[in-house]
Amino acid sequence: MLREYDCWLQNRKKNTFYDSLNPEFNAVYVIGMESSDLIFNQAVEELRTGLLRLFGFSPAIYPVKSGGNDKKAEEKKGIFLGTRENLKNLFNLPMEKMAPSSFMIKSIDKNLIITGEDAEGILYGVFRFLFLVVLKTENKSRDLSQGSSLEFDIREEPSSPIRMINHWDNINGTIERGYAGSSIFFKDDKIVYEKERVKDYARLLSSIGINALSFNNVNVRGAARMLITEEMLPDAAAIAAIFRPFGIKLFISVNFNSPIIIGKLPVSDPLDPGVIEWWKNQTDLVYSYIPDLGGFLIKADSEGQPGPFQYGRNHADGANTLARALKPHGGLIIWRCFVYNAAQDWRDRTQDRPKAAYDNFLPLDGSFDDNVILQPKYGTLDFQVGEPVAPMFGAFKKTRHIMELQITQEYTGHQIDLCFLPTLWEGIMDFNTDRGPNSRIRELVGNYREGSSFIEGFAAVVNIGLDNNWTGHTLAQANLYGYGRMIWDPSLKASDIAREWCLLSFGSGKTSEIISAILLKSYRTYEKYIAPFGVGFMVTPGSHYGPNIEGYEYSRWGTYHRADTKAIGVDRTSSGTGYTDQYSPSVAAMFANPSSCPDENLLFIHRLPYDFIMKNGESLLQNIYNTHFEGYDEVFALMGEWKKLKDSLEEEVYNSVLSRFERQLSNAREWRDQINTYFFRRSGIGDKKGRQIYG
Ligand code: GCV
Repeated sequence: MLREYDCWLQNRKKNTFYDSLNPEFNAVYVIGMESSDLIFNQAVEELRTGLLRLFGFSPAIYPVKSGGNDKKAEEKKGIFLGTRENLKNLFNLPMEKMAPSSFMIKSIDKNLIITGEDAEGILYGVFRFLFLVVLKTENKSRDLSQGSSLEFDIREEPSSPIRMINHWDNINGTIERGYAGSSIFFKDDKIVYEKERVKDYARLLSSIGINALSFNNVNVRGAARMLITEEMLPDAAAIAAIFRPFGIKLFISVNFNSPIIIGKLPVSDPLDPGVIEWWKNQTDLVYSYIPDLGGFLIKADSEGQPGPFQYGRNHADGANTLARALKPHGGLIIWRCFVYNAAQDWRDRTQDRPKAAYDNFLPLDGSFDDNVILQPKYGTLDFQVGEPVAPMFGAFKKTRHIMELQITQEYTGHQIDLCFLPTLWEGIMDFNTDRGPNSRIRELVGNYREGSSFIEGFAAVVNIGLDNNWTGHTLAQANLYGYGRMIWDPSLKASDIAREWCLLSFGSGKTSEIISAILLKSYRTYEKYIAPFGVGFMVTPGSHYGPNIEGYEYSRWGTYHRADTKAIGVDRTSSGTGYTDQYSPSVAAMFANPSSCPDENLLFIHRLPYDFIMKNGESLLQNIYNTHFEGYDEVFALMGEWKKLKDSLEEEVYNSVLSRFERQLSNAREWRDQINTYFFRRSGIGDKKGRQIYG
């Protein structure tokens, strides 16, 4: 890695690549350059600067008029850029219509064509071409190259239309669950940003296929509630303008009580005619500033945020009122499903928080307007390691929806601990909802059709801030990259993504191989030393870093493990809370039986005695001890691997990651010893291998 700031878009030394360059690539013919399409023009610019970055020269750009059989152009040699329609005519190629945002990269004799179905497709094609140049030249041995080193014949389409990033940036400049410095958008209750930095960010996102971004926290508090007023819209419009050429639409998180807060109305009841009128007028105003705004994102009736329940209305009533205000502008309302009772009494065992999202939203399937997109989290508790995929996926039949993931490492180590999340996401994509043929998550990702359970895309809470390397932990860049890649193509494996990211960021060779191996081990290692086997919530309340085993045990949040001297966990089968009944019968049966329930979800679903024998023949308690000793040892080993890189990395990168490994090791030690001691004290049973447990 040469510059952490550049992430996976590193400058390469001219000499590294120049030899493999097709000499004809120094001319770029842009078909249809008379177009004023911002995204198309950005694609041309990205190709020009990308070639400069990789090969050290800026190609000559020649405009070619669209729509004709320009024989002269055909005789030229170089890279041809344009829409499929335009290139088809020019090269007389049988190119079938592709899905929106798709692209094709093809070598024809000495020429190369990069073509998209639309301007977005061309832009994605350019970025993919630039990635592949690096991957092919850095990694000649792999199957990535098709034919000689710079021959191309690929066609790609995105898995789904909504590929979104959510920022939880507060308007005072802090970031809720942010671990990489302050906000790149806000400061002191205002929109404050460095234009070039936001543009660099837009480029990074676009290069991995992101096309939507909400820039403020879903907890819309204080001055952020005024983002949809004339006071702040000019600045919001300026942010939207930076993202626009990169094919990324801005969304604004709004407060459900805006009619009261901004409009000074007595209520925000979604069925009140005055409220309906207010949303319509306010939305018209917003669109007068940002005509292509993606829409609004909302957290309603959740953790203190207001919502329709306060008026006895349901979430379809709430969502549809906003949807109707957005509809004339082509806007979407993205409605989060993180709705549960956050004022629970731990004594009350009749409630079970993981059931809440399904209970609140499944009965409304079919009641939402066609520009409402529901956004449930992938799991039913809250981004805990070891949560099963939520049961509403595969169950919705008449509701547009996307899946929410978390790139920021709220429960996965705060970007201090290394935790490569594509490993988790690969498992999510692989989850079989078993509600009919092709019902794995990766097979359900696609365009919505009435009567189908298609997941129209993803949103993820991002992990970036003003830190020079964007993500605090330099290796956490791989999580942002991995998110974009995996939602573009859910069939990708975590191992493909790790290898790609390492090659793009660090080049080929041993360094890259070591880092890739470290990444690929990191998630399972993290899983070993935190709360055992999916039991969840043993973190420090508030911060969510480090252990506090009973920290949430008597809280109001519905997050209990109920460990006693004999057993641990909540029975969520039919004989318990009935949570598993929300799944298809076969999945419910799979979860209900501890011998078929995946170990990583075991204590999420079951209450089990410490002497329960797990699949590997060891007791639950012994497995808790084993995993926690191993987790610590594995962090130590990963740090050892990192130390091998001392002489091959820039000092800054080496040292900053090393210091995070040191902090991770002390965190893993704390987890290991607190968890082991807790269970030893509770059960009175020691480690059968006699390792040290502090009694
Ligand atoms: C934005 C969890 C987090 C909160 C977050 C919330 C949500 O509870 O701890 O910080 O709030 O999820 O997703 O809305």
